[in-house]
Amino acid sequence: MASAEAPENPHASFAMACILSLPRTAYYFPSFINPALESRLLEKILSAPKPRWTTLSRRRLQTYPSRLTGTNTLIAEPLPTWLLDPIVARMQGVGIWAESPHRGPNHCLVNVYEPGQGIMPHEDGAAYWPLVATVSLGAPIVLDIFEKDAGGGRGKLVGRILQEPGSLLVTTDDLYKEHLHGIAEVTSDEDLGSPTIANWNLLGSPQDFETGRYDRQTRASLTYRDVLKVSNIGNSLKLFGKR
Ligand SMILES: O=C(O)CCC(=O)C(=O)O
Repeated sequence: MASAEAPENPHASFAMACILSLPRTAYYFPSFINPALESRLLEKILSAPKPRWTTLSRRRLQTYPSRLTGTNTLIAEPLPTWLLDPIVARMQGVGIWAESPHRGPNHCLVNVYEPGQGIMPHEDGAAYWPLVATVSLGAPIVLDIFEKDAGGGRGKLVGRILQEPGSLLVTTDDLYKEHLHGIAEVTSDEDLGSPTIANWNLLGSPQDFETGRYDRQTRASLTYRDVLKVSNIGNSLKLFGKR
């Protein structure tokens, strides 16, 4: 009988997932998680109590395990099990965190976008090891990649990555350090096809986009990162409090 869960490490090769038409390096894995796990994660996220949320003007956000301090330091605390299991082991199985300082992610931002919402072009900065692993939930969305202009602001659009629900996108190296990424604040994504979408040949279900467009629906992302500076002060305080 077929299992409800996707098999462990369904992707034979990291190299096969490389988006070759972009400045290296980004990797796209369709169906990284199956629809049953995707629904469970969405339910968990959307039912989170109000204090868990940061409401920004153009998206909602949850931060796990906690926000970084003013010196870009993470107070050591494990990610919750529902964010770790089975996703992180599956990522590690593909080798995604093999070279990161902590050999795995220690931080996860959960973004929720309604139709018309997005995120301005930005870079993720020096607090993290230069790799972001993004699991998409609920609906597709297009991520735009821009060159930086001379002042470090938004330059030329160099590619568009279509992220299907259940997929994993890994951006690293050049794409992380030398480019900006953003999501347009639109209610539909248009002009979708092989010439305009950098990962078209890697999509799991390109037929879903054969009309060349779709209307946006609620989409969530789990963005996993490895914070470079970690402080154990939280654990010391806990021990101190117990005395
Ligand atoms: O939601 C996404 O896929 C992108 C999020 C993002 O750019 C970020 O968290 O820095």
